[in-house]
Amino acid sequence: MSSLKSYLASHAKVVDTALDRFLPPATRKPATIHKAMRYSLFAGGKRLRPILCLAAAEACEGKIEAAVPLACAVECIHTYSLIHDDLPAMDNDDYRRGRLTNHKVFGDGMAVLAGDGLLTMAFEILGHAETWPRYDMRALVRELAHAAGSLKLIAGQVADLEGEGRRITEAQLRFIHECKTGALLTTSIRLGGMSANAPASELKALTRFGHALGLAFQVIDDILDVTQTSEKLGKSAGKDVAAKKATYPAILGLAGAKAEARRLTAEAHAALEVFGSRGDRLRELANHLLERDF
Ligand code: GRG
Repeated sequence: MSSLKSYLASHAKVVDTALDRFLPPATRKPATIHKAMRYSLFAGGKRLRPILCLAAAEACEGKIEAAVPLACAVECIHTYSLIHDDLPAMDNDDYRRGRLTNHKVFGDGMAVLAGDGLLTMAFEILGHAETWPRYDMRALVRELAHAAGSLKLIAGQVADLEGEGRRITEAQLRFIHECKTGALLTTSIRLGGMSANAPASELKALTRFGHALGLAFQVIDDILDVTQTSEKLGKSAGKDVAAKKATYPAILGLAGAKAEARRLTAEAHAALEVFGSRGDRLRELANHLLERDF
């Protein structure tokens, strides 16, 4: 097995090359919108979701080429959600991925449209995916639309907006994160399995892995918000505390939140039992997310 560092770099490059091919060039009319879409898409995101998608395909003995359109579609939706989340009407942030947010450069209206463009582009890219009788195009479209829709990603954002300034319980916080972070992350992993024609038992295991990993990822994100600098994170640190948002460190304390992240990572590992050594890369990625510092 190659080192994790070279795995992350080579797989991120595969995704970047494909995204560049799928997206209209920045000069294509109307050029402003394509510049704005590319500005955020190629701003140096970690590409965690697409890499997890490719790694899940490999764990199911699939070819990464078949997973690439699915990985790119997920990254477009993720980037759209960040652009819209940063808008003044939402989280009102000036920095993302280490540079000015989309609306700070292109204006609010164009940032709304850049998000809309990426969300729509995700489904156009999805249309390029190879399918199997077990996972036809209808199954792929439903999978992605459900994770991005008003029952998951948008539901999480609604609960987050409505919870601002209010005391919320750990169960409510878990709901927000399962929808806002966990659903798209789980779908990235499931789509990887689907691209490899995974049997139901493996898809079920990937789903359990995704749920535990998605929550662990968010607990760690909450921890980093209070322990790291804005420079390190490439976005404004300390925002959760400033906005009096409920977070895992606020509810469980820092040590409690760290213990919870470790517990969820162990749960993610346990879900991979069915894969034997084929799951090693996914296990390694889960550990990497636990230990990350940005
Ligand atoms: C606007 C419908 C809508 C939803 C917005 C994405 C989101 C929901 C809010 C952003 C704030 C937040 C805490 C999201 C949780 C997911 C998360 C931690 C995103 C950051 O993901 P990374 O760290 O970012 O993978 P990069 O930039 O590396 O891709």
